[in-house]
Parts: sequence; structure tokens; C-alpha cells
Amino acid sequence: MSRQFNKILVTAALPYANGKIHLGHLAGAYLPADIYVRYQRLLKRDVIFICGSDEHGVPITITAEQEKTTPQAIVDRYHELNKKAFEQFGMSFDNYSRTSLPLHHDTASEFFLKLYKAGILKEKKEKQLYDQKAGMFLPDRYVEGTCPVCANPDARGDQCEKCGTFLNPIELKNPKSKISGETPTVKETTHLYFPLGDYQKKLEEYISGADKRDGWKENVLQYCRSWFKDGLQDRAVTRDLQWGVKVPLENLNDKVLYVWFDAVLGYISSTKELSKIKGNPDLWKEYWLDPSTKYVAFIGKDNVVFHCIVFPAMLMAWNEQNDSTYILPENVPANEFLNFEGQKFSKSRGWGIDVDEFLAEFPADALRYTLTMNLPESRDADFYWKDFQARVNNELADILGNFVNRTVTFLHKNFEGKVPERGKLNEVDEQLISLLNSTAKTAGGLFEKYKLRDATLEIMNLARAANKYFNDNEPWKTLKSDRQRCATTMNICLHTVRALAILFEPILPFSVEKMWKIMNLSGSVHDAVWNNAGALALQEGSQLNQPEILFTKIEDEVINKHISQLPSKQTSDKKPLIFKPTIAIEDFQKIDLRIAEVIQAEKVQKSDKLLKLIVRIGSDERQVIAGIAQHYKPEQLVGKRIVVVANLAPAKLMGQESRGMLLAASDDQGQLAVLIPEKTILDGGIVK
Ligand code: B3M
Ligand code: ZN
Repeated sequence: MSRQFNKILVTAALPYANGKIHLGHLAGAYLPADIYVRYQRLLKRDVIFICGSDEHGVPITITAEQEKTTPQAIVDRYHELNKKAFEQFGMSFDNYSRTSLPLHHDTASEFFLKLYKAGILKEKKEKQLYDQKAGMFLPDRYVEGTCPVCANPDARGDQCEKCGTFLNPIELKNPKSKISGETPTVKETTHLYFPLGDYQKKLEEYISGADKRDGWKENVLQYCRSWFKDGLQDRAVTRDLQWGVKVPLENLNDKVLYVWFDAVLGYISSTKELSKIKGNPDLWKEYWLDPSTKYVAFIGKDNVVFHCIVFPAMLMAWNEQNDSTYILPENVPANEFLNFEGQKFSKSRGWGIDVDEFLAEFPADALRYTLTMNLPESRDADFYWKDFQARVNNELADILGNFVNRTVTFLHKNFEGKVPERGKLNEVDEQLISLLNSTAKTAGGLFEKYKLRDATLEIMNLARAANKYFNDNEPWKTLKSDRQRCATTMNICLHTVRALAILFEPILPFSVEKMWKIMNLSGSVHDAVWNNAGALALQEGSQLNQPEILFTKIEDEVINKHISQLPSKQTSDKKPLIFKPTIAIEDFQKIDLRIAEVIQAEKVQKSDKLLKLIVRIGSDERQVIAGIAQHYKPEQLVGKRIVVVANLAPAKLMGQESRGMLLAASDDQGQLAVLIPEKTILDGGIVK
């Protein structure tokens, strides 16, 4: 049973002000949120819609370094660009704030301090790589070096892509900072941790609560359950960076809050900003601190853990302090991903299209409709150019646009452009009128359950039914044979245009304004009443405006041009390989590759990656440590003849001597296979 709520608070994920919004972002979180909010407004519910730019985090500082500018300049640029793109797309945020504002910094500091003073945050020391030149600690993927396991020279700080081993940056050999190219040093640092594990039980109750389950998406629930199964761990909430919300503690004031810790609080500070703008600074409390408010957080699936686990736990921790109580998300209707022409959006590969670029060429409503009909509500979905063209031409133009146009044109031609008088209704008239009302009900129910695509299909089906009604009633014939019947038919057609304008408002906010204007109705369609969509409310005899084209069809050439401009799929399927510099045959001949027989194998204690092998190479027996424990059990290797680099300088791994290295092949799917000669070659045999 869902509860009764007085107010609705809707947030949409705060996009990083580090790049432009693309269609995938829109389909993931923003369009669904906007449709939902617009629908709630038409129901005359008290709803606020909150968003803003997420302006902290390492990627922003990296971009600034690359472009030789300041983080502030980067976020200023993208905040403006994204804000404008959202406006063009028709996003109806009540406030679009920024996390670099002092109001946000104050809000985040206050929140942090409350948890700190309550003794919730734990201090821990750890060793991290430090870039002297850049003056900063290096988060995992900002270090590269040689893999300690397979000697891949291009291993990333968090993982070696070659052998698949998960690494701690500290383990890398020859580490290099990706920022300065310098060799980092190891430095001890102190961070504060949020004890997420302490909240696991409460979070599990929260996620599985009966009233919460109603309407929660199965994919979101499953994601949470898998986190619970793995067990929640402490999470560092501070970072050694300059850019961000300064840690408000004297001994740690050279650090900032972890970007996710402050970003989720950005929803609260954005609401505070809105309250100030409205001249009622305490207004935000009526939403965030009132249990009769329903809070719905729209996000894409990659943000689930932060919204369903981390943020609720932070709010629970605050609420334990008993002076004010934040509401938790009542639902987090996260969408899956939208792909583009069958592949993931990728900036580096030029795959996909940014919103501003798209809207420079096509109207927002065409995009809104196409995305709505392809929302990745329960599984990944795709944007295809051909589908876009078909949706615009065959649905928006041929069904909706055509119905509005033929109705209004007919009235101008035959009824002086006035709302005709409605006479006695027949059964078919009654049927259409009842469909206006039932569509409002059905589609509304679907919007309420976040089934936005199905809701929109219902509304488009009403437009289909309206065209059929027009055809079946043949007003061009009754015009001569029974003018009163013709007037009645056209009166109902016009009421259907009105109903469609209201029902499509959440999806097509620009086009419905035109429809409203064509009908010469007073007020704004955005202030219409959803439950009134089917009412026979038009004033008979009132004057209509001239029709205008609602949707322009898209020509094949236009679409084909876009398709032909896509980077070729073959090359983009596989990322280009970068080979090492050419070497002379003499260089290769320095390597003494030999067949070796594995005579013993066991795991290296306290390591889940390393195996200790005793191999025989002719008369020589030696120990080789190999980072393959995640791919082979020791017993699978005993008796196998493998290939070993026999003249590699001895090395120590986890305190174990290794004389030589075995050869293995791996791919980017995480597969690894030890090389074994295709027929029996005795140990000691030369490989060349
Ligand atoms: N900026 C990540 C993203 O844009 C992050 C969301 C913050 S929501 C508080 O996907
Ligand atoms: Zn490796």
C-alpha cells in the first residue's frame, strides 16, 4: 500500500560540470524526472523539482590541468552549457544550482561536522602515492606503472588490464603520475571514514520495507541486494585534493570532502537556494524535513549505490542526532543505459551526440518523444537515427500533427474557424469522449508507476483513435448531408485536440503550447488540469487561430548524413592497439625462452593472486612465482609443460624468490591462458 503524501520532492542526478550532456544522460534520468514532475503539476500537486551541477571531483581538476586553466573556469563553462541545453530540451527544474556555491559548501560542512562531532566518522591512516610536482595524492587511476605480477608496463593503479589483477597503486613498479609524469613518492595520509557497515541492517530494512517495495524497480532492488550480500564496508569521505568542500577541521583542513559526500547534499542546498530565491528561506524544510513529503530521486543505474545506500545512510546518521529528521527517498527509479546505434556512448571514440548539437538541428519535442518511446526503463535501450526519423514522421507528424491539422483546417474552411455547436451525441461520439477520460486515467496511473513509455503509448493511441473517428464519421460528407452531425463530429474532434494537448504536456511541452494557441485558449497549457482533460470545456462559437505545422517530417538525406558520419563500427568495436616500439632481432634473441615442466604448484600464502611453481628446465629446477591464481588452481598446472623466460633476473614477490616468468596470454575480457606447446616438447626445449 502506498502512503498518502501532501508534497513531492523530485531530484535528478547532478551532472558533472566537466563535459556536455548527451542523449544517454537525458534518457537515464532527466527526461523521466521531467515527465513525472510535469504530470504531478497537472494533477495540481505540490511538487518541487531540484537539480544542479556537480562541480567537484578529480576529473574536473584533471581537465583544468590539461586545458591549463582553473577548475572554476571549467565548471563555469559546463554549468552554463548544460543549463542552457536543459532549458532547450524543456527541462522544468524549479532550481538548477551549483555545488561550488558558498551555500552548498556551508550545507555540506555543517552536515559533515554533525556526523564528526557525534563520533560517527572514524579516522584512519593509510599509505598513498603522492605527486610532489602536482602537490597531490594520486587517486587510483591517476597512476600508471609496471604490473608486479605480469610486468605489463602500462598497468593502471587500480588494475592491470593485461593480467586482470586488481592492484593497489602502491604495488605498482615504476609508478608514474598521469598528471605530471613524475615518479610519485609514498606518503602517509589520514582520512575520515563513514562506517557504512554499521547501517547495513537499517538499510536492508529500508530497502525491503513493504511500502518502499511498492513501485521500486526490480533492477534497483537487485543491485542493492548484491551490495548487501558482499557486506558494506567503511568508505573514506575525505580526499587529499584542493578542489572541493574543505574539511572543516583544523588538523585536516588541507583536504576536501569526497565528491560524492558533498554531491548528494547538493540536492538539499539547491532546495535551500530555491527557498531564498522565493523569499522564504525556511521553505526547504517543508520538503526535506516533513514526513508527509514523498521524495523521488531520479538517476541512472551507475549511481544506484550512492542514492539507495550511501545517501540514505548519511541521512540516517544525521537523523540519529535527533534534532531534525530528513526524509529518505521513497523511490529511486533508476533507468538502465541508453546506447547509441547499438554501442555505448563514447566521447573519445566520437560515438553519440550531445544535446546541444542535436537541438541545433532538430526540435526538442521530437527528441523527447523518441527518447520516451525508447526509455531504458527495465533494460538497456538504443537510440537509432532511423527510429528517430520514423517516430517523427510516422507518429508525431502523421498521427498527432495530422489530426490537429485536419481538424483545425476543416473548421477554418467550413465553420469560419469557430468552435462548432455540439448537437445530440451518438454512441460513437460517446465512445471517443469516454476514451478521453479513460486515457487520462490509464496514462496517469502509468506515469505514477514510472512506466512513462507505456503511458505515452496510451496517449498516442488516443490520437490514433481520433484519426479513425474523423475518418469513420466522414465530416466532408456530412457537411453537405447533415450539417448538424458534421458540427457535432468536429466539436468532438476539437475537444480531442484539447485533451491531447493536456495529456501530451509532460512529453511534448513545446508542441502543446502551439496546440493551445491554435485553439486560442486562455491561460497556459502548463497550468491545465489533468483530470479535466476529457471535459467538454470549449466555448461554442469562440474563434480559433490559424493552424501551424506542429511537426516537420525529416528527409532521408538528413538521417543518412548522420548515419554516414558515424565512426566506422569495425574500428570502433575494437579499440586500436598500441604496439611497443620496434626492436631488433638481436634484442629478441637476448630472451632465453624454454619449455619447463611444472612439478609442484601451490598458492602463495596471504596472496589471492600468486601461485608458487617449482619447474624443471632440463637439469635445472627452480621456483617461479606467477600471478595466475585467479585463473588456475595449483593442481591444474602440475605436469604441464609451459614456456618460461629462463634468463630473467631473479625477483622477490610477496617475499618469495622467483627465477623466471611463465608466459600466458590474456584478452580484455579478463581471460587468461598459460601457453602450452601444441605437441610434446621435452623440458629444456628452446622457444624462439
Ligand atoms: N555527478 C555522477 C554523474 O553525473 C554524479 C551524480 C551526482 S548526483 C548527486 O553520473
Ligand atoms: Zn599484470
